[in-house]
This record gives sequence, C-alpha cells and structure tokens, in this order.
Amino acid sequence: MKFLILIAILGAAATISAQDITTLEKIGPVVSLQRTDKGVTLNCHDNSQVQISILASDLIRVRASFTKPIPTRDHSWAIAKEDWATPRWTLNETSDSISITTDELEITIRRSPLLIEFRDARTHQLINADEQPMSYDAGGRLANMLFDPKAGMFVAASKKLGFDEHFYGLGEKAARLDKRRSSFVNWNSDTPGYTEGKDPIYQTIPFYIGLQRGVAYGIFFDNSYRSYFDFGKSSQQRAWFGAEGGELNYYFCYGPSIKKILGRYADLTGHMPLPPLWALGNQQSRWSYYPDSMVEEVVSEYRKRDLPLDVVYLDIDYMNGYRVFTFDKQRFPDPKALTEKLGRQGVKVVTIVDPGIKYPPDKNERYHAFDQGLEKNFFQRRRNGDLFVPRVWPGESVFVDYTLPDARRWWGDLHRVYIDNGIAGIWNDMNEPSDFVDQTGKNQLDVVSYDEGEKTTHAKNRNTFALLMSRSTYEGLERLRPDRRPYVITRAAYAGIQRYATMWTGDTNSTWESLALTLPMFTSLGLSGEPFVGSDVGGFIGRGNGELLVRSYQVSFLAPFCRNHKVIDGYDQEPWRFGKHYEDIIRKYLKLRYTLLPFLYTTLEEAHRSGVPLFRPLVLNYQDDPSTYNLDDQFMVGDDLLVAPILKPDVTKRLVYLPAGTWYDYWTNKKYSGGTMISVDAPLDVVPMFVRGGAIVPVGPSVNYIGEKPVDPITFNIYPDDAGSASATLYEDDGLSPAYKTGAFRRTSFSVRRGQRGLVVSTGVPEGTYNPGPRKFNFVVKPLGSVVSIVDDGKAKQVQLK
Ligand code: MIG
Repeated sequence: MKFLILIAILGAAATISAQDITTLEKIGPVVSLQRTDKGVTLNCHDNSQVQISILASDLIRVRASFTKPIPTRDHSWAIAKEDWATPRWTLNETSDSISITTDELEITIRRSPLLIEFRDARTHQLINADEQPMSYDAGGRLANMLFDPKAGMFVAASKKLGFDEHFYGLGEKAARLDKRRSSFVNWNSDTPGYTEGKDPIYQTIPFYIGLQRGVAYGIFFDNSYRSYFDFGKSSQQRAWFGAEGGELNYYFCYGPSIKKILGRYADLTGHMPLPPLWALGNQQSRWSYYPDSMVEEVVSEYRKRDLPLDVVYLDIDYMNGYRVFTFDKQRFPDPKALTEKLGRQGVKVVTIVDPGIKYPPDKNERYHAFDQGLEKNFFQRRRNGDLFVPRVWPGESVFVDYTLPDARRWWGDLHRVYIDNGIAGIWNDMNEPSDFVDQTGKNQLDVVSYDEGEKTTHAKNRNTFALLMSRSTYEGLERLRPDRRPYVITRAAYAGIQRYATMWTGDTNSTWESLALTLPMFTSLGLSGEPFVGSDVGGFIGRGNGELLVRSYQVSFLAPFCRNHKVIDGYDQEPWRFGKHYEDIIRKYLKLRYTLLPFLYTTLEEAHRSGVPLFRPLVLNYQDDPSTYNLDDQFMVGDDLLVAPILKPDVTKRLVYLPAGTWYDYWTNKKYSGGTMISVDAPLDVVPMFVRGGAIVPVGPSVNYIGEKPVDPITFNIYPDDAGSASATLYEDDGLSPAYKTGAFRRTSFSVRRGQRGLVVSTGVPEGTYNPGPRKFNFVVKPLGSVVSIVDDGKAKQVQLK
C-alpha cells in the first residue's frame, strides 16, 4: 500500500505554478531598437531580442529570443500564411516606452521592465497586458519539474488576469467551456475512457480566446513542445503560458468580436477545406465489422429499417495482421466488390490507418510498407541510430518520420491500394503517437526527426506527429484522386490540423457524464479552429442503453460528424439494438438531419470561408451577454438554431436560456421573447430546439443517403422577427469535387420584409458558376403555415407571400 502511494506521488506530473514563473529570469530591459518595414526588433540588456511584427492591423506576432539574437530559421508546421501585406502603422518613442499604432491596435512596450500592452487604438481601452516580462529558465530552476529537462529551456509569458476575464478554446480538452481558473498541459496522449478533468488528452491546439466585458482577443502560442496554460488557477493575478523548449513565439489577435478572431486564426493556420458532402451523412462504425458479409448485413439492416446511412467504417481487423495498406484475405477477399456493392446502396467505406508499420517477425517475411520504408530510411530512429520500435496493434512496429518530405509523399502514395479498392476516406488513429510500451512518451525522448534539417527530438515533434501524418494522407489522397475532395479523420492533432483532417473526440464512455462533456468539447474545438467535430454517438466504452443512445443522437444529429462507434467488447449500439421505441426516435432525428442538409452545408461552408464553426457555444453569437459566458449545456448551429439537449437520465424537462430577441419553438412554432430562462418539456422523443426570429432555414427532401434524390424542392422555412424581416443564404456546389475553390458554387441570398400586402421574399442574383438546374422553391411562413411555390431558374425574384 505504502509502495503504491509512493508510486502515485512519483508518477504524478509536477505542475508548474504561477509562483514558479515569477522565479525565472526576465527578459530586458530594452536598450535599443531597429525599425523594419514589418515592425520592430528590440535589443535588450541581457542580449535577448524581441521581434514585434505587424501582420495585419489586428494581428501582431511577438517573438522573443533569450540571451541571443532572433534566429534566422523561422519555421512552423502550423502556419499556413506568411505573406501578410503590412498595414499602415506608426512608431512613437519616449524615454520610457515604445508604441506601435495600427488602425486597430496600440501596442505599448515599456522599456524597463520590458512589458507589452495591447489597447484598442480607437477607444484606448486595455485589452491585454504583460504581468511580468517574458521569462526563461536559464538557471534550470524548474529542471526537476520538467518532463524532458534536456529538451530545451523553459520559456513563459505571463498576462494580467482580468477580474471578469473568461477563457475559451485550447482545442480538445476534457473540460468545460469557460477555462477561467483552470490549467492545462499539452502533450498528445492516448487516454481511453477519459472523464472530465483528465489532461492532457489527444490534441494540442495552443490557441485561446480571452473575453472581458464583451471584448475579445486571441493568443496563438505556436510552440509544439510540452506546453502549459494556466488561466488563473494557481494565482488570481496572472494567466500565463509556457513551454519546455522552443521559442516564446505568439500571435496576438484583436477582435473585439470572437468571430473576427476565428477568421484571423483561420487565415494564419489555414482554412478547413470542404469535405465531400457525404461526410455530413450519417455514419456507422464498430471495432470491428468483419468479414465483408457482416459489413453488408449492417448496411442492409439500415436500409431495411429505413434508417439513413452514408458511411460505414472498417476498423483495424480488416487488415492482414494489423498491417496497414493490406486487407485480410479471408475476411475481405474482394474489397473492391464490397465497396461497389455498398456503393450501389449509397454507402461509402472508410478504413482505419494507424501509424505503426509492423516490424516483420522474421527476416524472410516480405511486407512492402516495411521493406520500402526501411530501404528509403524513412523510419524514426533513436539518437544512436537504432530504429525506434514501439509496440502497437501489429506488435513490434516502426513509425515514419513524417517531417521528411519524401516520406510524406511515399506515405500518401501508399494509399493507392485503398483508392483502387473504392475506399472513400481514411481514418487516422493512434497518432499521438500511442505506444503500448510506454504511453507517456518517456520511451521516445531520444527519437530524432529530420525536421527541416534541424534533427530535433520527440520533445518538439510529438505534438506535431499527427498533423504531419494527416497531411501526408490528405496530400496523398489529393494526388491520387485530384477530382475528389479528400476525407481524412484524425484523433490527435496540432494547430493547423483543419487543413487536412476532421476529428472525433476519441475513446469516450457510454455514460451521461461523457455525453454532457461532448458539448463543451465540440464548442471549444470550434473556438480553436476545428469546425468539423463529432464523437462516438452513444459513447465508445461500456454498456449504454436506449435512453442514453437517443439523447446522444439528439446532440450529434446536428454535429458535423455524426458517427455511432463502439469498442470491441462493448454492448452493441446500432440504432435498432435497444428496441423499436428507441429506434423510431433515432430515425426521426436522423431523417431530420438529412432534411436540414441544405442548412448544415451552408453553415459548414461558412466555417470553411470564415473560420466560424457551425456547432457553436452561445457566447460566440452573443458575446455581449454575460449569461452566455459559461453556458455549456446548450449549443447553436450557425446563427439560427438553438438546441438544449437533455444530458441526464430520467429527465423530461429543463431550463433553457434564450438570448435577447424573438425565438420560435421548432416543434410547436410557439413564439418567445428572449433574454430569459424558460422551462420546457422534453419527453424522450423531443430535444428542445428553437429558431431565431429573423432566420430562414432551408430544408431539402427526406432521403436515406446523399444523392438518393435531387435536392428538389427546397423549402425555406421563414421565421420572421418582430419587424417581419428575415434573411438567409443558401450555399450549394457539386458536393464532391474541389471545383468550388475556383468558383463552381452557387450562393443565393434571400430576404423577407413586410410589404403592403403582407410578407415579400426577394431572392438575390446567385453568385458563382455552379448551376443546379431548375427546381422548385417553397416558401413557408412558419408561424402561419402558408406556402408559396416558385420555380427557381437562378434569376432574382420577388415573391408575395400569403
Ligand atoms: O487501442 O482501432 O479511438 O475508435 O476503435 C485502441 C481500434 C485503438 C482507438 C480508437 C477507436 C478504435 C480503436 N482504437
């Protein structure tokens, strides 16, 4: 017993506190400065340099190099855009300070001590200020608390904590929406069965948004080392962040709106490309469906039961002994025939691909992925030159060094076997990377990656491993099938992942707590640049029940990624497994999802273009309303739908917060005035759902898979506000090819106003070159139920509504 306690103490990772940060060496003071076109470089007394670059009038980069000049090498796997057109700015120097002013920001740098402050250039209101100078652990004070003391020097920045400041983002954390008074570590980890508070889990997105009295800013600390974020947990004075090596390099972005910050973050780290439209379809998975006949059975069950389905997954057992890029000959003798057969029923197949390549147990065994990778020297090696041999599903394995451009290309090209067999997308799992020998990463510390010639170790490369693996996969699919949008789903990630992959939240539990946690996780991911999120519907580990499964679908039927998945030894949970009563309710929600596809796809395209996610916390739409700041048991889809799911068993009533404005109950059309809490009934077949007054929600025909029928008619459900107005846009494209990137889409705007003879709807001249052909538009004034139909021929129109 005593021994166990000792182990527990030794095993617990030391937590670095705000107090520790105060003991570090501080940068500065400033002795001189150089002005460049893009900003200023400050030279400090301690030989440190600080570079302040003005990327846009609301986007500033701060880069510090401690006790040495800023290195010329400047590389990040996360950054998508470097060619910023410097906006106009001015520099002012006094004996105490230096100030840089853009149209939006005023950045004041005190010379001694070196403190940086950001203000609104127009109102001079303080947005964010250093609490102490940027700091570094030259003396190794924190060495015994670090995970890898040899990785580099601990660096940190500390900001004043606002009395009313709230914190959002930080990617995938098993935590609530508002991160105030919490602290986190980033170190991608395989954490099956995680519960609220478990940290770190799979992903690292070192980006957060601070919001104080309606004014928001964003900070992206682009450092892939093990990093720390403390939003006032260990001190009431400071919110600090730091990392066990690398540069103190962050981007400061000013709103004041959160939406604007998300746009900037997307410009900086990349916009999510549109996935194929079928990725919004319903998906079914299991560890594992095999042989092929069982996969067919699952699909035919769906069809027989009139349940919508677009995608089915093959988990690790489709392979020959877990060898990636192979199929088991007995279980899947003819994968191409299988995908063709399912394709005729409107179902796509996605296969899992793990990073571990089986290390052949004997020298005579030929396995192309291993042989080629070894010959080309693409596998990760330890510092002493030995191959790094982790243990994963295939047993002893090797990992690819995805920092090598040739290795990325080779990995991408290996996917030809999937494309040739009609596989529609790739699911990347285990890419933290998980290693059964040691999940902490300690056993990998001396693994070296090429890293653009820098030959860096695991301390820097762990958190970007999945980003580069997904990138290799995405780019491979793009090359192999240039006329199709790649579809990649990943478990682990680093900032920038949205350019290559969608995500799911890993190994959840089939519990109510786990279901409740998915809401703040989805919305936080959306506030971190990852719009395409979802989690195993019904939960992954354990035994669920019909009620939990139904309530789980009542969340996920509006999540971008809607996939039921289950662990190998878990209780079956396909929609029909708990009986007809539950199946009927699940059918109702899946059908509703499919009719809402025109709305969902329009909102997804907005996420692609603007960086603003579709699955939103209320604070994103109502950041001036403090009642939304920690509200995370409700969500919105786009600007218009508000959903308040039931997240506990045996509950059939709940309180719902409606922000200011007019709202309509989706089911009854009953009208409410917002700015208040209401109590609503929610029997098992009802998820409380409201539509914003002023919205027009486009819906399509009921289908069981995407493409089953033409999207005709499109019905526009109009929910007027108190002035009788409403507006919306509808986005459409071919749903499959990358042609939308070069203008092959149609965006049509609709607006409703009150005329002399009642409501009038105007359709705008559509934008874009995609032509869906003539089809019928129905306009329904929801609260009245009146319908007017027209034939849409792509011309602007005015239609009198009854
Ligand atoms: O060690 O491929 O999160 O979705 O079913 C477990 C088997 C490996 C973890 C994934 C899960 C998947 C499972 N995988």
